[in-house]
Amino acid sequence: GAGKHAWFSQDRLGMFIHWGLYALGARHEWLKNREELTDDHYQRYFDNFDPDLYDPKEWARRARLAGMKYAVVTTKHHEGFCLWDSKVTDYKAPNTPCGKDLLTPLVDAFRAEGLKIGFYYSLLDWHHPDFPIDVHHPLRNHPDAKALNAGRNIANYAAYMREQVRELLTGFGRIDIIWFDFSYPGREYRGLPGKGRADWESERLVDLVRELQPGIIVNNRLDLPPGTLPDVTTPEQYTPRVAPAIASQGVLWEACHTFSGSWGYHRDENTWKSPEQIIQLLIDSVALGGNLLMNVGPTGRGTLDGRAISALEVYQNWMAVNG
Ligand code: FUL
Repeated sequence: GAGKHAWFSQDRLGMFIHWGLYALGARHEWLKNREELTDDHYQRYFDNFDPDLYDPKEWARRARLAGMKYAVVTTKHHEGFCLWDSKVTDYKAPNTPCGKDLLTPLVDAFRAEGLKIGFYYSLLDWHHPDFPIDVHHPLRNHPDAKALNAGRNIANYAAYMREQVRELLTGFGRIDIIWFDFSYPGREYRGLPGKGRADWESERLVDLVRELQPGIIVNNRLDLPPGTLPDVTTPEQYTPRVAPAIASQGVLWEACHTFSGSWGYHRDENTWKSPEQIIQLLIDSVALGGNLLMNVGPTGRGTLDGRAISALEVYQNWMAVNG
């Protein structure tokens, strides 16, 4: 309910951070899916992941200056790569050339600037061997997709997710938001299924989250049973023109948007929003009682792209007068 989470309605603007191996590909965080890349091919990004210019203090400083009060970071995106030193996988930053946990310094840096911290955690996992090949999987068109699915057991993957969520919610202090992404029940594609709450064991997952972090905000992408209200609903790449109906039942809402056309770093993408659009998104969200989570996709070297910095400075300059 809104009472327990009153801070969220005060701290209207947050920074979304999409950062993983896909930053090295520099052409959208879904590249493994879009280009139907195999694990073998994708391994090049893991083998070369070495963000030598990573400075989360600088990201946090820029977020604070932009008037942002919280950050939500992709601890693991759909590719399955983990920014922290997870004990249940080898597919993590400490095993790349960079050789270390990248999440702890980020959490520390944002807290030091006075921001709250949220963890994005992908329900999809295009690396885990028990994650069945489905409508969104990079191998969906593989001639042997059905045969390759034979030994995969989603229950093992659901247990893996619970272990990882336990690590994330016990190893980094108080976490303010958990942002699961995403369910797609009932869709069929070439005989391959979608996934919903039965696959993620969503209710069990949420019970675990609430046990470990009673004060946390949980988002709405878990396909929870009808009638179960999420803490926050998350319209993506659009800002409602009227407050979502669910808001009248005490559900918070947060629109998330990109400054350009991609969440992960996309070097050659050229649809960066104008200063007017960037400001309008904030005004529209707040005027309708919602939050705005604006995304940056840092580069493979760990820097913010100059265009992202300019966009953040739009908020910074506006806040200096109106904040
Ligand atoms: C989507 C994801 O598939 C995108 O890559 C991104 O993370 C966005 C915020 O949510 O559902």
